[in-house]
Amino acid sequence: MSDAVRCMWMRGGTSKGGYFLADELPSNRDEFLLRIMGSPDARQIDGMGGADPLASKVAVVKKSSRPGIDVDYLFLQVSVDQPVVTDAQNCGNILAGVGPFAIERGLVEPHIGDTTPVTIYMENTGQAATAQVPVKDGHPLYSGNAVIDGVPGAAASIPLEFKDTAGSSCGELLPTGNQVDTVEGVEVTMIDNGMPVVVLNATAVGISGEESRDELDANRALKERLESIRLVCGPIMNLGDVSDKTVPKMTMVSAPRNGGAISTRTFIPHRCHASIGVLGAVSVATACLLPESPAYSLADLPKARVKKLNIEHPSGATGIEAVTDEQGQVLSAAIIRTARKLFDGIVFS
Ligand code: NQM
Repeated sequence: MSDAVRCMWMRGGTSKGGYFLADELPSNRDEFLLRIMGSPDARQIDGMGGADPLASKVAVVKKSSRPGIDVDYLFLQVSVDQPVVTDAQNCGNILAGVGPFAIERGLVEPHIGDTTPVTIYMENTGQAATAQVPVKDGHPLYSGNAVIDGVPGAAASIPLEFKDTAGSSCGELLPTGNQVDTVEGVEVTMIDNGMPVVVLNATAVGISGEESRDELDANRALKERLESIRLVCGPIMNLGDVSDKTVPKMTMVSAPRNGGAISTRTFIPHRCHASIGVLGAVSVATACLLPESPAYSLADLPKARVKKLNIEHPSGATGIEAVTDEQGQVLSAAIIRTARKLFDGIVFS
Protein backbone atom coordinates (compact mmCIF):
# COMPACT_ATOMS: atom_id res chain seq x y z
CA MET A 1 0.00 0.00 0.00
CA SER A 2 1.28 3.45 -0.79
CA ASP A 3 1.96 6.00 1.94
CA ALA A 4 -0.18 9.16 1.84
CA VAL A 5 1.51 12.07 3.57
CA ARG A 6 0.63 15.73 4.04
CA CYS A 7 3.02 17.92 2.12
CA MET A 8 3.37 21.49 0.93
CA TRP A 9 5.21 22.14 -2.33
CA MET A 10 7.05 25.45 -2.28
CA ARG A 11 9.57 27.44 -4.21
CA GLY A 12 12.24 28.58 -1.80
CA GLY A 13 14.59 31.11 -3.42
CA THR A 14 15.87 29.59 -6.65
CA SER A 15 14.99 26.03 -5.56
CA LYS A 16 11.79 24.05 -5.24
CA GLY A 17 10.66 21.06 -3.22
CA GLY A 18 8.41 19.33 -0.71
CA TYR A 19 8.01 20.63 2.85
CA PHE A 20 6.97 18.11 5.52
CA LEU A 21 6.36 18.07 9.25
CA ALA A 22 8.91 15.70 10.76
CA ASP A 23 6.36 13.62 12.66
CA GLU A 24 4.24 13.06 9.55
CA LEU A 25 6.95 11.32 7.55
CA PRO A 26 6.89 7.51 7.46
CA SER A 27 9.66 5.47 9.10
CA ASN A 28 10.97 4.41 5.65
CA ARG A 29 11.60 8.11 4.97
CA ASP A 30 14.29 7.88 2.30
CA GLU A 31 12.52 5.18 0.31
CA PHE A 32 9.32 7.24 0.48
CA LEU A 33 11.08 10.42 -0.69
CA LEU A 34 12.71 8.64 -3.62
CA ARG A 35 9.28 7.30 -4.63
CA ILE A 36 7.49 10.65 -4.45
CA MET A 37 10.24 12.44 -6.38
CA GLY A 38 10.40 9.70 -9.03
CA SER A 39 14.10 8.99 -8.39
CA PRO A 40 16.29 7.52 -9.71
CA ASP A 41 15.36 8.67 -13.20
CA ALA A 42 16.89 11.53 -15.19
CA ARG A 43 13.37 12.78 -16.03
CA GLN A 44 11.72 11.92 -12.68
CA ILE A 45 8.68 11.14 -14.81
CA ASP A 46 7.03 9.00 -12.13
CA GLY A 47 7.21 11.62 -9.41
CA MET A 48 7.04 15.23 -8.31
CA GLY A 49 10.74 16.01 -8.87
CA GLY A 50 11.69 18.60 -11.48
CA ALA A 51 14.50 16.59 -13.18
CA ASP A 52 17.04 19.06 -11.80
CA PRO A 53 18.91 18.92 -8.46
CA LEU A 54 17.47 22.38 -7.71
CA ALA A 55 13.91 21.00 -7.93
CA SER A 56 14.44 17.70 -6.12
CA LYS A 57 14.69 18.95 -2.55
CA VAL A 58 12.96 18.37 0.76
CA ALA A 59 12.55 20.33 4.00
CA VAL A 60 11.66 18.47 7.20
CA VAL A 61 10.45 20.88 9.86
CA LYS A 62 9.46 20.56 13.52
CA LYS A 63 8.88 22.80 16.52
CA SER A 64 12.16 23.30 18.31
CA SER A 65 12.90 22.60 21.94
CA ARG A 66 16.13 24.62 21.73
CA PRO A 67 16.24 27.90 23.67
CA GLY A 68 15.67 30.94 21.44
CA ILE A 69 14.83 28.80 18.42
CA ASP A 70 11.36 28.47 16.87
CA VAL A 71 11.79 25.52 14.52
CA ASP A 72 14.33 22.88 13.51
CA TYR A 73 14.88 22.39 9.78
CA LEU A 74 16.52 19.39 8.19
CA PHE A 75 17.36 19.70 4.50
CA LEU A 76 17.42 16.59 2.31
CA GLN A 77 18.74 16.48 -1.24
CA VAL A 78 17.01 13.75 -3.24
CA SER A 79 19.30 12.77 -6.07
CA VAL A 80 17.66 12.88 -9.49
CA ASP A 81 19.42 9.94 -11.12
CA GLN A 82 20.80 7.99 -8.14
CA PRO A 83 18.87 6.18 -5.40
CA VAL A 84 20.37 8.58 -2.84
CA VAL A 85 18.86 10.92 -0.24
CA THR A 86 21.49 12.93 1.60
CA ASP A 87 21.56 15.25 4.58
CA ALA A 88 25.27 15.98 4.03
CA GLN A 89 24.58 19.54 2.91
CA ASN A 90 22.44 22.48 3.91
CA CYS A 91 20.32 24.60 1.56
CA GLY A 92 19.80 28.32 2.05
CA ASN A 93 17.25 28.56 -0.76
CA ILE A 94 14.85 25.93 0.58
CA LEU A 95 15.43 27.66 3.95
CA ALA A 96 13.51 30.67 2.56
CA GLY A 97 10.28 28.63 2.58
CA VAL A 98 10.75 27.27 6.11
CA GLY A 99 9.50 30.41 7.93
CA PRO A 100 6.25 30.69 5.92
CA PHE A 101 5.73 26.91 6.15
CA ALA A 102 6.16 27.01 9.95
CA ILE A 103 3.49 29.72 10.16
CA GLU A 104 1.18 27.87 7.73
CA ARG A 105 1.37 24.71 9.87
CA GLY A 106 0.85 26.57 13.15
CA LEU A 107 4.36 25.94 14.54
CA VAL A 108 4.96 29.68 14.85
CA GLU A 109 2.37 32.26 15.83
CA PRO A 110 2.33 35.15 13.35
CA HIS A 111 2.99 38.55 14.89
CA ILE A 112 0.57 41.39 14.70
CA GLY A 113 2.26 43.76 12.26
CA ASP A 114 3.77 43.05 8.93
CA THR A 115 6.71 40.73 9.65
CA THR A 116 7.24 37.74 11.91
CA PRO A 117 10.82 36.75 12.73
CA VAL A 118 11.28 32.99 12.62
CA THR A 119 14.48 31.61 14.13
CA ILE A 120 15.49 28.40 12.45
CA TYR A 121 17.99 25.83 13.63
CA MET A 122 19.60 24.23 10.59
CA GLU A 123 20.07 20.61 11.65
CA ASN A 124 22.44 19.77 8.79
CA THR A 125 25.11 22.14 10.06
CA GLY A 126 24.04 22.89 13.64
CA GLN A 127 23.65 26.61 13.07
CA ALA A 128 20.83 29.13 13.25
CA ALA A 129 19.34 31.64 10.83
CA THR A 130 16.62 34.21 11.27
CA ALA A 131 14.00 34.71 8.56
CA GLN A 132 11.86 37.86 8.59
CA VAL A 133 8.60 36.53 7.18
CA PRO A 134 6.08 39.03 5.79
CA VAL A 135 2.58 38.39 7.18
CA LYS A 136 -0.85 39.81 6.62
CA ASP A 137 -4.04 39.04 8.58
CA GLY A 138 -2.31 36.19 10.40
CA HIS A 139 -1.02 34.45 7.26
CA PRO A 140 2.31 34.51 5.39
CA LEU A 141 2.24 37.03 2.59
CA TYR A 142 3.80 35.73 -0.62
CA SER A 143 3.13 38.57 -3.05
CA GLY A 144 5.39 41.60 -3.13
CA ASN A 145 7.94 43.58 -5.07
CA ALA A 146 11.20 41.76 -4.39
CA VAL A 147 12.95 40.35 -7.43
CA ILE A 148 15.70 37.74 -7.17
CA ASP A 149 17.76 36.72 -10.17
CA GLY A 150 16.97 33.21 -11.33
CA VAL A 151 13.24 33.55 -10.54
CA PRO A 152 10.82 35.29 -12.92
CA GLY A 153 8.50 37.94 -11.50
CA ALA A 154 8.36 39.50 -8.04
CA ALA A 155 7.33 38.27 -4.59
CA ALA A 156 7.44 39.32 -0.94
CA SER A 157 10.94 39.79 0.41
CA ILE A 158 12.15 37.33 3.08
CA PRO A 159 15.47 38.57 4.49
CA LEU A 160 17.58 35.74 5.90
CA GLU A 161 20.34 36.43 8.38
CA PHE A 162 23.15 34.00 9.15
CA LYS A 163 25.59 34.19 12.03
CA ASP A 164 28.41 31.86 13.02
CA THR A 165 28.33 29.92 9.78
CA ALA A 166 32.13 29.49 9.64
CA GLY A 167 33.14 25.84 9.59
CA SER A 168 29.53 24.60 9.25
CA SER A 169 30.55 21.19 7.88
CA CYS A 170 34.35 21.30 7.79
CA GLY A 171 34.90 22.44 11.40
CA GLU A 172 36.86 25.54 10.33
CA LEU A 173 36.36 28.41 7.91
CA LEU A 174 39.61 27.36 6.26
CA PRO A 175 39.88 23.61 6.95
CA THR A 176 43.49 23.41 5.75
CA GLY A 177 44.45 26.50 7.74
CA ASN A 178 45.48 28.19 4.49
CA GLN A 179 43.84 30.81 2.32
CA VAL A 180 45.28 29.08 -0.71
CA ASP A 181 46.50 25.55 -1.47
CA THR A 182 47.65 23.93 -4.69
CA VAL A 183 45.69 20.85 -5.72
CA GLU A 184 46.60 19.04 -8.94
CA GLY A 185 48.55 22.11 -10.01
CA VAL A 186 45.61 24.50 -9.45
CA GLU A 187 45.49 27.20 -6.77
CA VAL A 188 42.31 26.79 -4.73
CA THR A 189 40.70 28.24 -1.63
CA MET A 190 38.95 25.54 0.37
CA ILE A 191 36.41 27.40 2.44
CA ASP A 192 33.28 26.77 4.50
CA ASN A 193 31.23 29.76 5.57
CA GLY A 194 27.93 27.89 5.60
CA MET A 195 28.67 25.68 2.58
CA PRO A 196 31.92 23.86 1.77
CA VAL A 197 33.21 25.32 -1.49
CA VAL A 198 36.41 24.99 -3.52
CA VAL A 199 37.07 28.35 -5.15
CA LEU A 200 39.38 28.49 -8.17
CA ASN A 201 40.19 30.81 -11.04
CA ALA A 202 38.09 29.87 -14.10
CA THR A 203 41.12 30.24 -16.39
CA ALA A 204 43.04 27.65 -14.32
CA VAL A 205 40.69 24.99 -15.71
CA GLY A 206 40.56 26.42 -19.19
CA ILE A 207 37.33 28.42 -19.25
CA SER A 208 36.73 32.17 -19.32
CA GLY A 209 33.92 32.13 -16.75
CA GLU A 210 31.45 33.70 -19.18
CA GLU A 211 30.09 30.39 -20.51
CA SER A 212 26.42 29.48 -20.11
CA ARG A 213 25.18 26.72 -17.80
CA ASP A 214 24.40 24.48 -20.80
CA GLU A 215 27.83 25.00 -22.35
CA LEU A 216 29.53 24.05 -19.09
CA ASP A 217 27.26 21.06 -18.51
CA ALA A 218 28.25 19.80 -21.97
CA ASN A 219 32.00 20.20 -21.28
CA ARG A 220 33.00 16.67 -20.23
CA ALA A 221 36.71 17.39 -19.96
CA LEU A 222 36.03 20.28 -17.57
CA LYS A 223 33.68 18.16 -15.45
CA GLU A 224 36.27 15.38 -15.16
CA ARG A 225 38.97 17.87 -14.19
CA LEU A 226 36.76 19.49 -11.53
CA GLU A 227 35.71 16.14 -10.11
CA SER A 228 39.30 14.99 -9.88
CA ILE A 229 40.23 18.15 -7.92
CA ARG A 230 37.09 17.80 -5.76
CA LEU A 231 37.88 14.22 -4.78
CA VAL A 232 41.30 15.35 -3.52
CA CYS A 233 39.84 18.37 -1.68
CA GLY A 234 37.02 16.46 0.10
CA PRO A 235 39.14 14.52 2.61
CA ILE A 236 41.45 17.48 3.32
CA MET A 237 38.36 19.61 4.01
CA ASN A 238 37.39 17.06 6.71
CA LEU A 239 34.50 15.80 4.59
CA GLY A 240 35.88 12.29 4.10
CA ASP A 241 35.40 10.47 0.81
CA VAL A 242 33.10 12.78 -1.18
CA SER A 243 32.51 10.57 -4.22
CA ASP A 244 28.83 10.14 -3.20
CA LYS A 245 28.43 13.52 -1.51
CA THR A 246 27.06 16.79 -2.92
CA VAL A 247 29.78 18.80 -1.13
CA PRO A 248 32.16 20.47 -1.64
CA LYS A 249 30.75 22.63 -4.42
CA MET A 250 33.19 23.80 -7.11
CA THR A 251 33.08 27.52 -7.89
CA MET A 252 35.11 28.95 -10.77
CA VAL A 253 35.61 32.67 -10.41
CA SER A 254 36.48 35.41 -12.86
CA ALA A 255 36.45 39.21 -12.85
CA PRO A 256 32.97 40.74 -12.52
CA ARG A 257 31.36 41.82 -15.79
CA ASN A 258 28.18 43.55 -14.67
CA GLY A 259 29.24 45.83 -11.84
CA GLY A 260 29.26 43.07 -9.19
CA ALA A 261 32.06 41.91 -6.88
CA ILE A 262 32.96 38.69 -8.70
CA SER A 263 31.62 36.43 -11.44
CA THR A 264 30.96 32.74 -10.71
CA ARG A 265 30.11 29.43 -12.32
CA THR A 266 29.38 26.70 -9.74
CA PHE A 267 29.12 22.93 -10.06
CA ILE A 268 26.86 21.43 -7.32
CA PRO A 269 28.90 19.30 -7.80
CA HIS A 270 28.17 17.46 -11.06
CA ARG A 271 25.79 19.89 -12.73
CA CYS A 272 26.27 23.58 -13.19
CA HIS A 273 24.04 25.71 -10.95
CA ALA A 274 21.56 27.94 -12.80
CA SER A 275 22.65 30.68 -10.37
CA ILE A 276 24.48 29.98 -7.08
CA GLY A 277 23.35 28.58 -3.72
CA VAL A 278 22.70 31.01 -0.87
CA LEU A 279 25.29 29.65 1.54
CA GLY A 280 27.52 28.88 -1.43
CA ALA A 281 27.41 32.60 -2.24
CA VAL A 282 28.22 33.50 1.38
CA SER A 283 31.29 31.22 1.25
CA VAL A 284 32.42 32.67 -2.11
CA ALA A 285 31.87 36.24 -0.85
CA THR A 286 34.05 35.40 2.15
CA ALA A 287 36.79 33.98 -0.11
CA CYS A 288 36.77 37.31 -2.00
CA LEU A 289 37.86 39.00 1.24
CA LEU A 290 40.92 36.75 1.78
CA PRO A 291 44.01 38.44 0.29
CA GLU A 292 45.69 35.18 -0.75
CA SER A 293 42.62 33.64 -2.37
CA PRO A 294 42.45 33.42 -6.18
CA ALA A 295 39.09 35.23 -5.77
CA TYR A 296 40.63 38.28 -4.08
CA SER A 297 42.72 39.50 -7.01
CA LEU A 298 39.73 39.19 -9.35
CA ALA A 299 37.19 40.80 -7.03
CA ASP A 300 35.97 44.37 -6.99
CA LEU A 301 35.46 44.99 -3.27
CA PRO A 302 33.67 47.73 -1.34
CA LYS A 303 35.64 49.32 1.51
CA ALA A 304 32.84 49.71 4.12
CA ARG A 305 32.54 47.32 7.10
CA VAL A 306 29.04 46.38 5.97
CA LYS A 307 29.88 45.08 2.54
CA LYS A 308 27.30 44.57 -0.18
CA LEU A 309 28.81 41.97 -2.49
CA ASN A 310 26.97 41.11 -5.68
CA ILE A 311 28.02 37.60 -6.66
CA GLU A 312 27.43 37.34 -10.41
CA HIS A 313 26.24 33.97 -11.75
CA PRO A 314 24.73 32.55 -14.98
CA SER A 315 21.29 34.11 -14.41
CA GLY A 316 22.22 37.46 -12.81
CA ALA A 317 23.64 38.19 -9.37
CA THR A 318 23.03 37.29 -5.71
CA GLY A 319 23.52 40.15 -3.26
CA ILE A 320 25.18 39.28 0.04
CA GLU A 321 25.40 41.85 2.79
CA ALA A 322 28.36 40.90 4.95
CA VAL A 323 29.28 42.59 8.23
CA THR A 324 33.01 42.33 8.89
CA ASP A 325 35.19 43.13 11.89
CA GLU A 326 38.33 45.31 11.79
CA GLN A 327 40.37 42.38 10.48
CA GLY A 328 37.91 41.85 7.64
CA GLN A 329 36.47 38.62 9.15
CA VAL A 330 32.81 38.07 8.27
CA LEU A 331 30.67 38.33 11.44
CA SER A 332 27.27 37.89 9.82
CA ALA A 333 25.76 37.70 6.37
CA ALA A 334 22.28 38.51 5.15
CA ILE A 335 20.50 37.86 1.91
CA ILE A 336 17.10 38.64 0.44
CA ARG A 337 15.11 35.64 -0.77
CA THR A 338 11.49 35.10 -1.73
CA ALA A 339 9.28 32.01 -1.49
CA ARG A 340 5.97 30.86 -2.89
CA LYS A 341 3.40 28.35 -1.73
CA LEU A 342 2.59 26.26 -4.78
CA PHE A 343 0.48 23.41 -3.47
CA ASP A 344 -0.79 21.97 -0.19
CA GLY A 345 -2.18 18.48 -0.03
CA ILE A 346 -1.37 14.81 0.19
CA VAL A 347 1.45 13.17 -1.71
CA PHE A 348 1.44 9.43 -2.45
CA SER A 349 4.41 7.10 -2.68
O1 NQM B 1 24.20 27.10 -0.95
C1 NQM B 1 22.28 24.38 -4.37
C2 NQM B 1 20.56 25.98 -3.95
C3 NQM B 1 21.70 25.16 -3.48
C4 NQM B 1 22.16 25.18 -2.10
C5 NQM B 1 23.42 23.59 -4.16
C6 NQM B 1 21.95 26.45 -1.37
C7 NQM B 1 23.01 27.06 -0.56
O2 NQM B 1 20.74 26.85 -4.76
O3 NQM B 1 22.66 27.57 0.51
O4 NQM B 1 20.91 27.08 -1.42
O5 NQM B 1 24.49 24.17 -3.98
O6 NQM B 1 23.28 22.37 -4.17
O7 NQM B 1 19.41 25.75 -3.54
